[in-house]
Parts: sequence; C-alpha cells; structure tokens
Amino acid sequence: MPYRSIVVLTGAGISAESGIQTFRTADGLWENHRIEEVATPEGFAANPVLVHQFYNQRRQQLLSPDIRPNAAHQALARLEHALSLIEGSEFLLVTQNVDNLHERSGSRQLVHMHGELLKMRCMETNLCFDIRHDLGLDDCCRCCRQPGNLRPHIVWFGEMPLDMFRIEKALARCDLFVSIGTSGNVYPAAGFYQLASNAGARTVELNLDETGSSFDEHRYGPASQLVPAFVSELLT
Ligand code: BJW
Repeated sequence: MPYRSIVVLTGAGISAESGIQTFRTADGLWENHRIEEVATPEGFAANPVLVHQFYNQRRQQLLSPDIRPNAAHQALARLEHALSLIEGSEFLLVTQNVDNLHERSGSRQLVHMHGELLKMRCMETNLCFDIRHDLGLDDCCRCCRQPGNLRPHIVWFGEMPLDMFRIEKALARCDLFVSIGTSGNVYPAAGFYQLASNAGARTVELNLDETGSSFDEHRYGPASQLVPAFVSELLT
C-alpha cells in the first residue's frame, strides 16, 4: 500500500446505482421541487409542511427493501478494514450523502457532512434523535417536549456543514484524496481536492462523466465498477 493516510469524498453518484436519484438533473429540479423550496432554512420557514413531506418521502424510500448498498459502498468498507490492519495508517470517508448506505456496508470512519435522513434535530437544543417514521409539525421533541421544534437533520444551503474540523484536519494530513460520484458544484466539499493537493496529496476523481475539476487522475464509468477496481489496485 503506497499511501498512509487516505480521505475519500463521496456524493450522490455512489448511491445512484442503489436506486437513489442524484441531485442535479437537466431540469434543475430535485424530485420536482426547486432547491430553494426544500433545501434552505428560508424554504423550511416558509413552508415547513412541504419540507417535512419532502424528507418523509425520501426517508421512506431509503427504508424500502429495494434500496441497498452497491459494490462501490462495499469496496470502500473493504478499504477501510484493510487499512485498519496497517499500523499508523489513517482513513476517513466523508460523504455528502444523507443516506445510510456506507454504514450499512460496514464503513465506520465516516462523516456525514450534510446530515442524515434517519436523524431529526431539535432546533432549541440541537440534540439529534434517530427517526424512521414520518416527521410532522405536531411532533413533540423528546428533550424540550414542545411541538414544532423538530427538523430534519440535514444541512441546507447557507448552513455550516458538519464535522468540518475533523475533515480539514484529515485533508491536511492525507497523501491520497479520492472523490467519487460528486459533481463538484457544492462548497465547501467542491474545494476539498484543492486543500488535499495543497497538502501534497495525490488527487483522483472517479465519476460517470467529466466534471471539469482538475484532479491528478480521472477515471470515468459507473461507481459500482470503478470503485472496486480502484480499491483492488490499492490493496495489491
Ligand atoms: C455517478 C453515477 C454513477 C451519477 N457512478 N458517478 C457561491 C460560490 C461558492 C459557494 C457558494 C456560493 N453561494 C453559496 C455558496 C455556498 C453553498 C454552495 O456551494 N452553493 C453552490 C450551489 C454554489 N454551500 C453551502 O451553503 C454549504 N454551506 C456553507 O458553505 O457554509 C459556509 C462555510 C464556510 C466555511 C467553511 C465551511 C462552510 C452547505 C451546502 C449544503 C448542501 N446540502 C445539500 C442538500 C442536502 C439535503 C438533501 O439531501 O435533500 O446536499 S445540496 C445537495 O448537493 C446535497 C448533496 O450532498 C450536494 C452535492 O451534490 P452531489 O453529491 O455532488 O450530487 P450531484 O447530483 O450534483 O452530482 C452527482 C454526480 O454523480 C455527477 O457528477 C454524476 O456524473 C455522478 N454520477 N451517477 C459514478 N453511477
């Protein structure tokens, strides 16, 4: 293994072959909604019922038996496990995805920088709770016992992504940075490869299509094929 410290960033493309739709489609809509309606604090304040409905639907989709991790998620868990057996090596998987397919594959050194669909958060106390059912305006929070204080644990536009300190520390130390299935449209994640490169890391992009970003190496194709092949190369 030529690398001692690896950071992997994943985006919607890694879960596409598991049946979860990516974000940026040709019509600019997410599941028929404008971004401002469903992915900003202002959208939630204007129409919380609509926003709850949007995330309730996506949560139920994620919980359906049809949605399962694919070979790309599994390969990353394999990589983490292999590295854990090498003394002194470090691994961090940063996902922009709000699904749970990485943890279902066995990934543990994992940061959900844009939140998690299967969590809700109290806006009063910032405490998070697991959730598998639908969330509504009348639901009472377990900590403050008030209705209307709960929101999806999702990072919307204009909000600070989660665990940035841990991510930036890992980026500053890594010698390999791999970006998988992300369009590179959303910051700060879109700038991670430059931070890693500035720290001296080799940067590799695995994506279905060109994104226009300048990594040291680009490989194009479906994640379910590219990622297992890339991980096998690293481990031999
Ligand atoms: C395949 C494949 C297959 C398909 N195999 N590949 C102006 C300039 C710069 C920045 C800003 C600006 N104005 C505002 C900002 C900041 C803003 C931002 O970036 N806006 C841009 C739109 C310009 N960012 C923020 O507000 C963030 N917060 C922030 O910046 O805080 C301040 C800060 C300061 C200092 C330090 C740190 C922070 C918050 C961003 C929150 C994003 N949240 C969302 C919504 C989550 C809720 C939900 O899920 O509903 O997260 S947006 C959405 O985009 C979601 C995703 O995680 C994120 C990234 O999308 P992703 O994963 O790249 O998906 P797609 O669909 O775009 O791409 C899929 C890719 O897969 C494509 O490339 C395909 O080719 C590929 N693919 N099938 C391999 N089978």
